[in-house]
Amino acid sequence: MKTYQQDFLDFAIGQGVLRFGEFTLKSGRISPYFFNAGLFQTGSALSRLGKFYAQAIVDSGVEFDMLFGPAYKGIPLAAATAIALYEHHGKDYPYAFNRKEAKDHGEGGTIVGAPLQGRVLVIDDVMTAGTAIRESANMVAAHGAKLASVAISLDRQERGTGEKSAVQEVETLYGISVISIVGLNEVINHVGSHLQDATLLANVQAYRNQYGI
Ligand code: OMP
Repeated sequence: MKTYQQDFLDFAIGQGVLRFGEFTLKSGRISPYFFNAGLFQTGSALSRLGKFYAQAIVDSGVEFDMLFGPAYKGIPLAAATAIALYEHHGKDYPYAFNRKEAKDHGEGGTIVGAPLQGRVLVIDDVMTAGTAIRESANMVAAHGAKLASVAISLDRQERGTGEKSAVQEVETLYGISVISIVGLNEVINHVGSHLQDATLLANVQAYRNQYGI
């Protein structure tokens, strides 16, 4: 595990974003852990979070022309990442986000910010079954733009429709590589080595055995 991944997990747990307990997911699965990116809720937290995304993106070497944050949770994530890419890596990318409801007056349309064009890097929070990301990919395609990659905080590394993980399915479907700051592997590693909670570790491992790849 890289140092920044370790730092990210400490940070997410410290902010109450990564929690352990019993949670029902969008998929209906009951999970012993949950990552709620909406709880990064101060200026300093958002600033730090943007730095983690920027670091993972720069490390990946992916080439792209702009950032896109899908409503709602992706909006502050894309904004924070755009700022961090500029302030810490000297890269000034355009960014955009969508409205959930189309506006029929004023500026109109569903996209706010830079025009959705070229190679688009989508910034999102978590991938479980890949449903949310398919919606973003459709939006990018509908504007004639190209999906360059997707950057997420957490890849839950759960099975998609077959034996592969949802992330692997998305990678194959769109011909991209998904960037994640951490995956379930790092969460398990962190629980075992840092939290040193044997019951929790057993619960998370049992969950991975049932739903993971
Ligand atoms: P998929 O659309 O199935 O990939 O699930 C991803 C979405 O589930 C995220 O965008 C969240 O809305 C939600 N989610 C979390 O935020 N954190 C988790 O740890 C798990 C989920 C989830 O419900 O699977």
